[in-house]
Amino acid sequence: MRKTLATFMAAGLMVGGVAACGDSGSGGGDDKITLGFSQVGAESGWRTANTKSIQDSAKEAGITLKFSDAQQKQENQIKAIRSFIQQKVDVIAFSPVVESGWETVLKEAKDAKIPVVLTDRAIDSEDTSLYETFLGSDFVEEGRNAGKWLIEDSKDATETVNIVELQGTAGSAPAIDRQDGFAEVIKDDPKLQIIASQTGDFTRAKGKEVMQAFLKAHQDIDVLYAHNDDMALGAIQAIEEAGLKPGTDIKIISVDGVEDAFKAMVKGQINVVVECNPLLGPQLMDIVKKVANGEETPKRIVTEEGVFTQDQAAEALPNREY
Ligand code: GZL
Repeated sequence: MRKTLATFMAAGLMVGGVAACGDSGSGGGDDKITLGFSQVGAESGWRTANTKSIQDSAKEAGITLKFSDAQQKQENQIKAIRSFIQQKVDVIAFSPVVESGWETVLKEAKDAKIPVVLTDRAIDSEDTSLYETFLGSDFVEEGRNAGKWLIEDSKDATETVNIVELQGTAGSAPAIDRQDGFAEVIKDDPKLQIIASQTGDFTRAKGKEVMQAFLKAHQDIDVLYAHNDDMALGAIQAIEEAGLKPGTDIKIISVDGVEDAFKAMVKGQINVVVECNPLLGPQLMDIVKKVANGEETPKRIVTEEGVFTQDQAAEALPNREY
């Protein structure tokens, strides 16, 4: 259902304590698709790149975007989705900050006949009728790739390899799945032991704080597995402040592949980065157009991504898009 500009003026900005919201696009005339997008927050370099991709792609596609930043709070995402329903947007898309607790509000969207698209992170609901498509990475595979690198890198080790793990946001799909995928692979090698694992909430500040605690509690850390680059970059500060050499005294495995992580690899501070592609905007807008026009879309679309080791970083860095 398309809305006139007058409807949007009447609806005004979004309600419900949403931290940051606004429109982009040319104002929502009666023949344009209006997309309500609820974003997790602005917690990491990955998220910043993801937001830019969505906003730029909406403009490019001529889609009116109502964007809300939830500051990593599920209640803000639920409020934003309810606001989108009230405003009768054509499509709702969001990246669920955590996996559970979405059925009620998604049933409200379904009852209002507003199709929903999941991007980036998944929900754990069995009811797949609550969304049209989930577009995002395979986080379990990302965890497996991290584990496979460590199995190979440690194959000649004669002693136990002590691993500490910085988990992402508690309850989020990437944190749960990256932990599972890594554990699944390393369980086959008894030398590889996780001696501490705690959430750093995907931020640099928390990643540094938790790594400081790990360093206080353990004198013999060999490897850090960080669920995202921002926590790894925070941990690097803690490792250096402890008088140790990141990438040498403590090897670092990270996920995402933001520019600062590639720069850290060039400096020898991070040993391997498992890519997690945030540039979902173009694919999302294609899906939104199809869904708004009642066309079938695949229930699951997995994004393509690779693994970059330190020796590849310098060559890859100039071509990185985020
Ligand atoms: C993964 C995404 C995660 C990134 C983090 O797709 O949800 O959230 O790995 C970001 O950097 O905070």
